[in-house]
Amino acid sequence: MGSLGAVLKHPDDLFPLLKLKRAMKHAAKQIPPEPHWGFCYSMLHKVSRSFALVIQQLDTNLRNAVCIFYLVLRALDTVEDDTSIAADVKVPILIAFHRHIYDREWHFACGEKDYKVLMDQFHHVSTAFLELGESFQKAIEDITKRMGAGMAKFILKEVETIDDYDEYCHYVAGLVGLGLSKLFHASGTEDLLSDDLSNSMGLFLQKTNIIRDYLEDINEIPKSRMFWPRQIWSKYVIKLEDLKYEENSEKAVQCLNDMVTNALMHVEDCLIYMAALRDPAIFRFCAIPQVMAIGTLALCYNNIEVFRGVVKMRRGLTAKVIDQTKTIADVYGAFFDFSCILKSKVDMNDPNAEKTRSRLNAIQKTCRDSGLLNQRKSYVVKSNPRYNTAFIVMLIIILSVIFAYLSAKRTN
Ligand code: D61
Ligand code: MG
Repeated sequence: MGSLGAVLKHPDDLFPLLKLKRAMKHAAKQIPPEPHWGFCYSMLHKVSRSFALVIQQLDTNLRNAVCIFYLVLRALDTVEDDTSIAADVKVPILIAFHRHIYDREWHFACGEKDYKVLMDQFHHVSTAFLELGESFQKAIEDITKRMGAGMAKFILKEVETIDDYDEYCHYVAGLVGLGLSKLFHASGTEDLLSDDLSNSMGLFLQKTNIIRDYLEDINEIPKSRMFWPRQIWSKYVIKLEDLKYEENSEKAVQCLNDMVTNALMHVEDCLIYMAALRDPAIFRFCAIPQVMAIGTLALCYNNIEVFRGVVKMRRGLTAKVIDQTKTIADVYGAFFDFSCILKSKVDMNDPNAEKTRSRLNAIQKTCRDSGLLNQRKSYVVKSNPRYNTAFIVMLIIILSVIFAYLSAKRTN
């Protein structure tokens, strides 16, 4: 759907969308003058618009550390993701990556498009890294070392069991959570949150990505990538790729719902983690991706389109989440609302219906028990009537201007 069509269908998306556009323009203008920092921030905008926007709100010192942390790991991930590099070349690079970040001369060409530029000009990232405070450097080095070793392990091994799945997600995303908690603590505004809770923050985001990206990963050229654990999909099909064929639609959706139910396990930890944050900017930085994740799961659940193409939240809803995620009350509200949507999609005949429903009830109970649910603005389920009225008023003004213009033209 074109953007005008989307806005007409969801008029209350309009203001958040305009606000988001403005915020993105503003963020893009705030590129530092030093060439290495300039490179890092413009790269961040290119490879991750969404993270760039939330990172932008952090305090300068922490922001620089998080930006470099992101780019170092994105570069490491570019090596991991490049399916054209042979395993015997890739594995040693992944394992030694944490040493390369101290070496301004090091570089390794791989990846495509913006990722290729990041790899080719990696010296800018190293230069910026070497300017960070020592506690930030040590935290980034430690996580890079552990993530590289974990990725190397899974280059040589498939994700078979649910334990393997949790272990892989720990390496590529849970560790980001551990590292961020360290950086938040080092910046002085937060307590050091537990490794378990930090890990869950990453697992919830990564599992959502893995679920949503099924088709993209299975169709990867020259070699497909498989992250869905055999222990789950083998209950439904013989080979993971069978899920994409139309004749297996029913099994595919059941398997998908099983995967979503598995991801929902982490939600309660994530809510505890977010409730423990004190700094409003750090809070938003953490909460926005989490709300997007539960929104994405609500969209993917019971949705055959996951096996046909890209399933993404509409831009307007993303803008709304960014605009309306400010406090823990907003987060409880959003998780409650998306759990409602999920619940309404659970089919009685789904083999995991009971399990899914009980997870959703537990999430909703946590949100209710916070005592903060009625403090929130109406969120995703109900639309905000203030925006609707404003939209109609604006539409009338625009139409009147066009009408006045056309009649003036006719009289001339
Ligand atoms: C609070 C706030 C943000 C958090 C968090 C807690 C805990 C964990 C994370 C962010 C990381 C979540 C990663 C989810 C997205 N997955 C990926 O990007 C996959 O690559 C994983 C390895 C590289 C991780 C790079 C990264 C990501 C987010 C960060 C960060 C570093 C540093 C600071 C802040 C956020 C995925 O990428 C390809 C794709 O999704 O298309 C993959 O290869 O599987
Ligand atoms: Mg990867």
